[in-house]
Amino acid sequence: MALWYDETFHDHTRLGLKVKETLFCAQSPYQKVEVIDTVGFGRVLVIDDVFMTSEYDEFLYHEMLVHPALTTAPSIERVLVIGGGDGGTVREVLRHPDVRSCVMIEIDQMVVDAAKQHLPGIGIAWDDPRLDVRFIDGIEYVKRSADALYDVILLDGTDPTGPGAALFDQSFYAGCKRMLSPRGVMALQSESPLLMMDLFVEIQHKLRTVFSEVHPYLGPVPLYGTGTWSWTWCSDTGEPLRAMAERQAMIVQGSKAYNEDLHRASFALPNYVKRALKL
Ligand code: SPD
Repeated sequence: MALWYDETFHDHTRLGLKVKETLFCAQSPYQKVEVIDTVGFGRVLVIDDVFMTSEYDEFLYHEMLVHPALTTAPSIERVLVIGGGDGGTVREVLRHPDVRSCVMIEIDQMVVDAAKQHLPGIGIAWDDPRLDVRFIDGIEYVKRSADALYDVILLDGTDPTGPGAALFDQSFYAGCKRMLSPRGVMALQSESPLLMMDLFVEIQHKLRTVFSEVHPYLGPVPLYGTGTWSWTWCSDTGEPLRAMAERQAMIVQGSKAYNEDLHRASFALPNYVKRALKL
């Protein structure tokens, strides 16, 4: 009989993946970490029973988290990634030759170890000399770090449950802003407006109390509930549509999803989102 792995979104909706085999399953001090091999989505990282990323569609998520910020920030020399233990986000960051250092703060070493062993196609930049991976709590790191350390900050956390929940607090966003250079840009995954409208709106409101410019953008990620996902571009200056053509030209050829048209189009919001945000 076929084995299926379901993620339950509500008590009435689930997404099921047909499983070939379980490659890794262990409890870390923070969460349950699994890697399963599936028929339709290839290998999938699962944390606390929630699908995190898959070989099949990870590029849709990671390219869109990274490149809108890295093509618009005035400087991208110093980049901070919080979360992102599968390695997909730092892989995309390090494709930009102007990035001189990328610090990745991940609370759970087990996620990185499992990804290195079982998802080697996603994290292909672990050996890049510009990358500095530290296994510490992102909340503590932000509390203790000096001001204006980074040009770009990317938040690549889980949903707001478990150890990743505090990454959605207003005080955490304010701490991140303090660590950004004055014209720096932060981008974060901001959940699905279709599946979790209340949460999506709450995140936007919190960000608006911290940053002058807060712009959500949307794209498809079939692995996540409803397939409609959002990220948010934040800064105190600048505009998310003013991308630098030279930086885009450098990465578009090697991207599976990101290009100049998609960058612009992803910031066009459907009416149900505009109305929810009173735009
Ligand atoms: N509902 C799952 C949301 C997961 C967002 N983060 C994924 C991490 C991929 N690097």
